[in-house]
Amino acid sequence: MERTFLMVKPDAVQRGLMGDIVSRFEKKGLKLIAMRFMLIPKAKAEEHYGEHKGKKFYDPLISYITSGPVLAMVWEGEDAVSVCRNMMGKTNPKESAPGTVRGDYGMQTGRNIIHGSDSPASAEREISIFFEPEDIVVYARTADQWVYE
Ligand code: DAT
Ligand code: MG
Repeated sequence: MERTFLMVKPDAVQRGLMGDIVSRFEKKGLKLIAMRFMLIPKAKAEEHYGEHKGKKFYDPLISYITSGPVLAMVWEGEDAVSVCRNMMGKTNPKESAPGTVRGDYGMQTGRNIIHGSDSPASAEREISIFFEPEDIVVYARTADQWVYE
């Protein structure tokens, strides 16, 4: 099983979309194993988005992601990283397919609703920024026998 880091960004929290977004991943069959509603300290935001430092959108990106509470989560499932990226849609919501989170709710790249890890290695790095190992909830989910053959 693979793990991925997802985060409902401040715009989506303010717009009341948290429940819907969590519900989509839950109904898909992914398993929630950690969740934290939080304000991101600036240093953590800079660590999370380190790969974008120096780009022209970096400063606005840090301001945006620290502008209000976010819902940070870890989800687990078969190929969880790519499954979640597909459900999120393209980075620019104007180009994201309808039916995806960004395609259904976003209008601009700078307000694109959700973050998701782009590889298993990124997921591991990002999870460790937002969660301690003991925050991960290990449990058996009885529905898994109906999600996987
Ligand atoms: P993604 O979030 O789809 O993984 P990314 O890692 O390339 O995309 O960029 C991280 C975030 O930075 C993205 O969600 C929104 C912002 N961003 C990326 N490219 C941008 C651009 N050209 N203009 C404004 N914001 C941008
Ligand atoms: Mg990315």
